[in-house]
Amino acid sequence: MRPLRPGPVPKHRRLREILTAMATDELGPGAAVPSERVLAERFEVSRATVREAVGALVNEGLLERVHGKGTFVAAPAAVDAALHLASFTQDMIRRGLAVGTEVLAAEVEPASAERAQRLRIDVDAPVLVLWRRRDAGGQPMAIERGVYPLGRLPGLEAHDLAGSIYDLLGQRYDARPDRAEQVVSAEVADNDQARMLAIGPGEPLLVFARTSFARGVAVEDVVSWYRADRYRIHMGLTAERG
Ligand code: 16G
Repeated sequence: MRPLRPGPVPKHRRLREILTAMATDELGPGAAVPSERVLAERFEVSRATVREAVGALVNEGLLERVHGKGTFVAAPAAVDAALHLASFTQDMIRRGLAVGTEVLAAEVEPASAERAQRLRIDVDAPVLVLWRRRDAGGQPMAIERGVYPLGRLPGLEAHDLAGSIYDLLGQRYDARPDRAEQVVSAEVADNDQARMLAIGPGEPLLVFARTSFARGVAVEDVVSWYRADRYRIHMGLTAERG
């Protein structure tokens, strides 16, 4: 690698181009980027120049900082081609990312009034409350808290909950969700969420609150907190007529 000599284009801009080529051609998604010190020495620039170039690429989404670990080449931000009802497993497989799931907690509880109303069940009817961390491409992507009505899905709590819940609902209960109502909002990660998602506290999350139905019957009331640096949704929009 040649050192960067003074020239008309600022050094941080040229370094940015070099790092972009390095990340895409040599390193690839998930690879560690050399440290600030190493890059400064290699290109004979100041660490402030390196920080500026790396910071710009983090903002662009090409690189990502992993709290306490360093800087890595980011997996391409997931872009949903359309608004359709997909499971996490389907969604990530379509993007070529390996899916990992950690079950954080699974408890049978009586339904609160609010959950009962959303699921159209009686207050205090048993529900399974399932907390999972979802990984994509070996890195945390989302935390999900799903609430499932056990009156409609008897014995759900006894199944292996580390796979696709939609596959399980389809295969065991003939109740794969075919329609959902979903509201999207934004939050910042609190300390626990940040730790679980390997991001810094205060970083942005996309929050999806969904009630899912199978042939008109509610089978899931779920909140998903996705890392906003890793997940995006594409919406194709058409003008209203008239
Ligand atoms: C997605 C859904 C979530 C659903 C899960 C099922 C969004 C925003 N959320 O993460 O509501 O519970 O998929 O995935 O798309 P699974 O079948 O892989 O367990």
